[in-house]
Amino acid sequence: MNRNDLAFYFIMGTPNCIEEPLHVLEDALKAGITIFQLREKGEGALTGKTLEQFARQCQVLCKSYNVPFIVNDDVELALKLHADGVHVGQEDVSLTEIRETFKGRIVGVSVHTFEELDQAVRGGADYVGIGPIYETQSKSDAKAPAGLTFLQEARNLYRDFPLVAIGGITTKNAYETLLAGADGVAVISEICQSQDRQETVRACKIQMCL
Ligand code: 3NM
Repeated sequence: MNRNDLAFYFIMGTPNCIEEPLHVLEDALKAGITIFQLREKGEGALTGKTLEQFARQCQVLCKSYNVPFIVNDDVELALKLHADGVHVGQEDVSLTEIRETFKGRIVGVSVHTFEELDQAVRGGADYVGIGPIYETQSKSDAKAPAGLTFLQEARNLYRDFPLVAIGGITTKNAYETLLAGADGVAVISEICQSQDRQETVRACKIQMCL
């Protein structure tokens, strides 16, 4: 994958949005996100055909802005849509299997410990998400915030492996995660809950010198 694509990673599902989700995504794309992950989770999450239809609409939008389209967890949906990649957690299907299935496409893994990080790197992940850095309201089973320490240690151990900071990232703290060693930031609520999404994305990008 192109590592620079990780610079500004927007993650969204319909339950995260306070306005029409496709408008939310298009605003984020217009303002310059570099990769998008559809993460349809939580109360009221779409399923089945409705989810597939929504996912296709997101994919079309991403394509029109030349931004990679990643599907969270739902390996079958990612395959059916020929998504650019898939992002999985620790509870999902085995990484070896996923790596084989998604040859030549992007595979991301969420990690929270050194052991998980090591397994993801050895298992052929293209990048890992490290979090939660700060307090987050967007993941019901989120671990305790780790601050920047785990990220910094991960960077020291893996000098050249793509790392994305996630969890409670805002326009105010995005830059410090880059200083701590992240290749980019992954953001849900700062954009989804914003009253001016394009401005929020631009402010984040300016802070990160993108
Ligand atoms: N994964 P927000 S934290 C999806 O720690 C997700 O692996 C996390 O949302 C992890 O930007 C998180 O609103 C939620 O804090 C990020």
